[in-house]
Amino acid sequence: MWRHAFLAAALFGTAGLCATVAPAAQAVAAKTARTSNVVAVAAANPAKSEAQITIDNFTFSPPQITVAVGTRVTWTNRDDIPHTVVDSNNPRAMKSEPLDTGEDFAFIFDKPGTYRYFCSLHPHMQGMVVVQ
Ligand SMILES: [Cu+2]
Repeated sequence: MWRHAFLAAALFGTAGLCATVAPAAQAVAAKTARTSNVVAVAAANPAKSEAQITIDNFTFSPPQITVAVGTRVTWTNRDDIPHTVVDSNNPRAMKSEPLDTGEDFAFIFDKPGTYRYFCSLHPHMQGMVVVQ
């Protein structure tokens, strides 16, 4: 399952950092959601936007990001040693395998909240994703 996520992350790995979606945009999406075209597009591409986090020198960068609900966040390990990405409060919900150099891990945040995470191999490595 995670291997599949790695592959998907690799395919979308070049996508740029996406900022928060304004409430106005969400309102527009709600208005247009009744049309069948919008539903079809959503089914084909469940991630509404993309965000990138780099792991380098025992640091998640940026250490904190704010994204819109539905954003796919991809972590890429640029360090020379393995790291993981694990949800601090609910490790069963989000837990990567050890990522070797250059490997990706992607997770789609589909519920609002504040998600603190850490590297289980080096617990002092911590980050946070705020989903609005
Ligand atoms: Cu680590």
